[in-house]
Amino acid sequence: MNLTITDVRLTPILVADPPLLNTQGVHQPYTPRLIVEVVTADGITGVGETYGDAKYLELARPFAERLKGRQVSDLNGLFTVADQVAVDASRVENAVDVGGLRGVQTADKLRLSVLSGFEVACLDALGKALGLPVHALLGGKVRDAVEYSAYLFYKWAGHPEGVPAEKDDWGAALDPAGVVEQARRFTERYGFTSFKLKGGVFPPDEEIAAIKALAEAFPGHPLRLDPNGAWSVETSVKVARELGGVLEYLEDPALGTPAMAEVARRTGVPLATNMCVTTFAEIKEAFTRGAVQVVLSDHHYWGGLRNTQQLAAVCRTFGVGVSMHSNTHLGISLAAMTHVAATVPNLHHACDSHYPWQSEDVLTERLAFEGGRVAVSDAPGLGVELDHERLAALHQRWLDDDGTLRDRDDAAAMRVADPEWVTPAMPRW
Ligand code: GKR
Ligand code: MG
Repeated sequence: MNLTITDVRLTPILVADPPLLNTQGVHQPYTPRLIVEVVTADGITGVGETYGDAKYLELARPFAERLKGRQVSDLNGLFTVADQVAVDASRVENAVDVGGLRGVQTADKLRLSVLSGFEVACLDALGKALGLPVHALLGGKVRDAVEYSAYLFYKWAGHPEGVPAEKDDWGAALDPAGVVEQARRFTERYGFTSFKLKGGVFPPDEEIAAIKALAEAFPGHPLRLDPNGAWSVETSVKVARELGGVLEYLEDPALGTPAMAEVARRTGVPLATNMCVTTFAEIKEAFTRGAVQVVLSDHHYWGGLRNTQQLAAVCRTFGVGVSMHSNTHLGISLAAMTHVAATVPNLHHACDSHYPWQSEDVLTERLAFEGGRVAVSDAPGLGVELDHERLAALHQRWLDDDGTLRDRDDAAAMRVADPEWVTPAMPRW
């Protein structure tokens, strides 16, 4: 068996995304992703996926060059390669990613997000070479299926008039009734039993009303609200008091560890985050101050599947919960999330996934949610197969773009409908 990497292919794509609203603006009609293929001397190909904006591509190219000649089994070596790849300082100085939705941007985080795409591709190739599923390479699954929550968004019926976009059949959701209707569709289509609402879009009272409407429509089901840090401490405390009885947790009500610690001190509602704890370096302060009760991993910016397991171990040590949030992603990343989630013993909350919002994929067969769960594949590698024609078509869309969509910018997408729109200063309420 020859596990030497002989070729690495990087394919940036643009994938259709509905007009989902968040505190920064609205999702673009097409969003960038990067598909990674790692080929071994034996002709085995492993696939990975990560963010596809220009700053990730700039790093992925030299990273890919350095991988040739290395072994797909040398997963620790990926961190050495990451350290060797220079990050352009202008990409990270005072930068926040997608307006801050993924926390503060640092050179390390950028490197780790790129590394994760290669780590998943190497694990896929290694699994295929050994005839083992990725979860076995990670120590073995402790569950046969991974539970996901419905990820509800306030949403327009369609992208603004005249903007090239794919149509979707979800309809609009701009008030409590629309949110409940969207939740019903999620349960009918995918069997989800827990719900996360992306907030920070409307004044808090309207979002409180939406959660109360969900609680009435789905009594006893776990509910979360995530305004991406759009509220002040006072507002967060008020929302926590109003919704205390019905929320499983409140996700990033306020921005930053000190504000989250203050909210945690003044309320009994558990707080979750994918914004104030996004790196290992941020854990100590957040945990010692009791700022968060659940950390939501994004295996992309945490640096892959093995780092996600390490994060889970640290959380377990401190009695902090762990789960996963997501950004717009395709089936390769859902498969990767499912494999690692299957190995985490202390996973006590359903993970969330954007996948149902993606009508397009680069796989020959989409992953399925049944009863809100994704079955953990026992096939070699990730258990997914790349559809090269679809990949080429989505890459062609990226090639044809004049550059406006190649970097995700929710505020710019909002300005198409509302030319006066500027990214709101935080806290917004
Ligand atoms: O895609 O609008 C979005 C989300 O707000 C995403 O960017 C967040 O990173 O889903 C994420 C979250 O849980 O905060
Ligand atoms: Mg979040």
